[in-house]
Order: sequence, then structure tokens, then C-alpha cells
Amino acid sequence: MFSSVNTGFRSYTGYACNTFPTRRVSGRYLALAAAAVLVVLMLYYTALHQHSAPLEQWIGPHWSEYNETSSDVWNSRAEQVKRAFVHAYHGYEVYAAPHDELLPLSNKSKDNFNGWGVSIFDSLDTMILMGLNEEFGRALPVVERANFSLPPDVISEGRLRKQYAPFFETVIRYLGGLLSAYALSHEPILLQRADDLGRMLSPAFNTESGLPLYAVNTDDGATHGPGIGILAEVASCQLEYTYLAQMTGRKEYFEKANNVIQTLARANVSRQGDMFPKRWNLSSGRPVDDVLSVGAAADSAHEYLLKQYLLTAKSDVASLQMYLRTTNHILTHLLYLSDSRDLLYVTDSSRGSFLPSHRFEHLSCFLPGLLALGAHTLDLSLDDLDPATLGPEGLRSYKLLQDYDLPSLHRWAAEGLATTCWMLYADQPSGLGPDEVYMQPTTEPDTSHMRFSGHRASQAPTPAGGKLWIDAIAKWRESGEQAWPPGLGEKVPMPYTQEEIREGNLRGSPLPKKDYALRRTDYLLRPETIESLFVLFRTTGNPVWRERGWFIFEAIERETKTATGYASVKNVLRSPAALKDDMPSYFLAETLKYLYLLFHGEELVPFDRWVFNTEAHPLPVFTWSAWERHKFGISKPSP
Ligand code: DMJ
Repeated sequence: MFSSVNTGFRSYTGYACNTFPTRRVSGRYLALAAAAVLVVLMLYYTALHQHSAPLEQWIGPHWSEYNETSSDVWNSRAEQVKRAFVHAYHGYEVYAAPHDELLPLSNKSKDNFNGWGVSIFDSLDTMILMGLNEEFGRALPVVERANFSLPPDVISEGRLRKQYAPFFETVIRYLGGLLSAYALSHEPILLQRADDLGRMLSPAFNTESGLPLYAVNTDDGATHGPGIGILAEVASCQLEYTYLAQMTGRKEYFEKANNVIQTLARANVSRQGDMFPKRWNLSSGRPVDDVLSVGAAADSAHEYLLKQYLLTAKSDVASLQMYLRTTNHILTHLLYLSDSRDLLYVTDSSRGSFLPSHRFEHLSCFLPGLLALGAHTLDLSLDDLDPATLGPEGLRSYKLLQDYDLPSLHRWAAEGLATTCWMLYADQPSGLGPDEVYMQPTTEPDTSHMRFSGHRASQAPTPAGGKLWIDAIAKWRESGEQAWPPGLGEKVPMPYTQEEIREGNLRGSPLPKKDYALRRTDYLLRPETIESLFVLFRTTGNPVWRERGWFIFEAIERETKTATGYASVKNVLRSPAALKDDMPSYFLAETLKYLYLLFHGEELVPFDRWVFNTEAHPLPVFTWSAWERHKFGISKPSP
């Protein structure tokens, strides 16, 4: 009876009615006809208010709230972001260069990432994309002079201490920045320096497993760090080293990235539901705990599984399979719904029993963008996984998801999570999102896993008060898919009132109806929510994501701008906000770049040709040539 027409951004539910004959009719017929019309009108009204459009055409709530902002306005918004970058970068150049970062309140500097001028290296590709040729021109000589030497040993607490470059941060900020700027500008010095740095950092890979150690002395190759590594730090270098191998033709770089991939692929994580936990033994290449998270210490490792597959023009199938196993577990075990606002969130679990902590980190807000990117670029299908390779819990997730259209699930999770990430900004008097919250899970104990038999429900323990999203999705489907999928319905910001702030223990237990307590009240100029809004806008075309990005940019301008730059915020509940003397380089590399790309009228850096590293440095998708395959010993991907 209902037909849906997809008209670009919007999907309309329309009603196709019968026409009545025009001949003279009796009063009885007229009454019948009037009743029929009434029924039809009621059905039409119900349909409109249930939004029961086929879910493939579903594009997210709220679109109708916005008059489409004109392209002139978006262009001027992009220009405002560019001016923000210039303000921050000039402040850095005047008061802090060539040190690492600007202290935007005291107008001093700090060296927290090797002292090589991390803000310059992290900003190179942002300058190119924004067309800031003068700034880029001033940065190139700094790159040219860089020798990546560390300061001499220092005496600290009466002992002589050697200096080391942290491997992960140096790779994602410096190496990623150089490679991306090279790909965008073709300035040869950028690749030469990337090659130098890639070589100097390589001793980090000298472990039995091939997973890198925490830090390297770039002068003599001495390494440093515990035998147990952090997931994000040991498994977020594949993009940079693979692309470096492709650009330089050096087999050793390919092997280093490939060893990391193969070690991860070999690891038995069946006890962890086939998802990679946080801590790894660098000798055995095996996990040493059961803590599952997409937040701190884990985040980018999950991100690189999908992105390595995309960067290699979909030839690194091992990375794809790990991505599917990981997202299967996330969708079935780590996504929960909040008590009264139906907010979808992703949390951590531990102790092998998949018990959720209900902590939700700002860092985890990259996940909606990742899921949306995967759903947009892949033919997501469980057929790419061999069930025989899965552990018992992984197999349960697999069977549960088999009942669904996987791309739709990924898209809904992406949109629900991104909405929550944004809501955490919109709720705060400053308009900025807290670094971490403790969510109030649904208080009604969820029993759906008991009602379904066999593989149809998650089977994961559902503690009192916790409602797994996948179980709510099962119920929603059973009930005929009325209204929005769980977590995706109409959501309204609930700003904290001054009274709540004065009287409430906002860091203790969640306020009734608000559904969360603040665990960390700071906003560290982080990019993750904006990154996801950008990917959601690009992949759905829905202007609501762009408007939400504008809301955040206005808050950044209003609350964090200083005379020389932008500063992290101590407490998002206060406006005007109290500031910290800190402007991380990722603000220039990621936060402002994603805002600029979100508002820019052209599709700069399209997803089918570029892949962003975890520090927002885009690298071009490439195909191995026959010569490279032969040289690096890469087998042909199966068709
Ligand atoms: C960035 O340095 C990178 O995105 C990293 O992967 C984790 N998050 C910070 C910014 O929040």
C-alpha cells in the first residue's frame, strides 16, 4: 500500500490511493465511501508518523528540522575553519616553533613528542588541503633540516636517562604527516624524510613477534619499553609502513607491516570473542588480558583493520577478516542502550565474561565513522568469514548476525552512536563534549536472550540494568520494525540547568532522565566526534550531520579561542569555560581538518581514493604492481 521514493537526501513515505467513480451514488454508498476515505487517511497519518520506510532508504532523524543551508553559507563556514587554523598555526609559529606544541595561555611551548616540531609535521597536509601555500612554504625548510636526532641523555633523579621517541605517536603524527603531505604535494623532500624516519624507527620491530616496542632511540637504534605492549600502540603502523614500502620500493618496510598483520591474524583470541584485547606479549605475539574496548589503548588498532584493507585496494584480505570478526563482537557484545533516552553507546568489557563497564569515552566516538565508512565502501557480508576459523563466542555472534542485513546493522549502529556522541556536546552548557561519561543502562532487566532459542539472541550475560542493542534490535524486528531501530529515534538535547550544576553530584550517579554521569569533565580539543560527523555526512548526504558539526565549531570558537591559539577545556559544564594551557597537535591535524572537509563544498579527498590514518593524514589507495608483488613476495589475492 505504501510506496517510498528516495529523492537524494530525503526519503518520503507516500500513499497511493484509489480513485472513486464519479457516477451518482446513494447515501449508503456515500457513507461507506466516507468511512473508507477516513480509514485510508488514518493509515496514511500512521504511516507518516511511524517513518516505516524501507530501512535501506532510512537516512536518520531530524533532517526535516533544518532548512537546507545554502552552499554559500557552507563555503563561508569552511573559510571560518581555515581562519581558525591560521590563527592557531600562526600563534604556534610566533610563540612556540620549532618546539612541539604551543601553550596557548602562557604563550610558551613544550616538547612532548621528541622536540622536532610535531605541530609542523602534523599540520603539513592540512595546510595543503586548505591552500595555505605560504605556511606550507615556511614549513618545508624545517622538514628539510630535520635529522630526527634526540636530545642528549639527561640527568633525572640523580640518574643519567636516555631519550627515546615513542613509536606509535611518532608514526601516526610525524611519519603519517610526511607521507600524506608527500602524496598531496609530490615534494620529494617529504618522502626522503619519511624514509629516514621510517628507517630510524625500525628497530622497534625487533621483537620475536614483530609487534613493535614502545620506543626507540633514533640516534643509535636502542629500544625501550615493557615486554607487554598496548594494542593501539602495537597495531597502528600498518598503513604508514605499507605505504612507505610502496613509495620507496623497500621490502623491509613491507615485511614489518606484514609481520604485524600476520601476528594478529595468527593470535588465538577465541576466549575474547575473536576481538583483540588491550594487552599483548611482544615475544609470543599473544594477548595477555581479556579487556575489550574501542577506546583508549585499543581504538586505532580496530580502525587499521578496515583501513589497511581499503588502502591496499581491498587486497589485504586478512585485515578484512579481522575487521569483520571485531565488528561482529562489537555489534553483539559492546553496544548498549541507555535507560530513558534510548542513547546507543559502546562500552568496554572485561574478565572474559563480557561484563560491561558502561564507561563511554570520547575516544570511542571514532567508531561511528569507522562503521559508516565500512558500510559505505565494502559489500559487507559474513560470507567473507569462514565459520570454522571462529571461536565459540565468535561463532555465536556470527550466527546471530546471520539473520540480519549486515550493512544495515553497521549503518544503524553508526548513526545511533554518532547521535549519542553529538548529544554529549549538545547537553553541556559549553557545547563541548566531556572526555568520558558513565552511562546509565536500561534499568528494566533484559530477558530477550532467554526468550529466543539457539543462536538467535546474543547469549552474552546481560547484567541487571543492561540492555544489549542487538537484543533490542531483535525485539524491534519481532514487533514488526515499527518506528526507528532502537537508539535511532527522535532525540532532543537536555542541557544541564544551572540548578543541576549547583546541586547535583554530576560526577557521581547519573541524573534521572539524563542517563549519564560525567567521569571526566574536560574537553581536550579532540577530533573523534567531528570525524564521525564528517564520515556520516559524506556517506549519507544527510545535512543534519553537517549542522551538528557547525554547532561544535561554534562552541570551539566561543569557548576555547585564546589570543594566540585554542586551549583545552577543564570543565564542559562551565561557560565561559576555564581553560588548560594546552593545544595538542592533533587539533591542527584532525579537528580542524575534519571540520574543514565537512563544510567544504567539494568532495575533497574522496573515500574511494584516499584513506585517513588515525591522525587524519590521508594516504592514497594503491594497487601492488606485478613487480612489487614479486619483490615483496605478495601472493595474488583470491578472486
Ligand atoms: C589522536 O592522536 C589520534 O586520533 C589517536 O589515534 C587517538 N586520539 C588522538 C586524539 O584524541
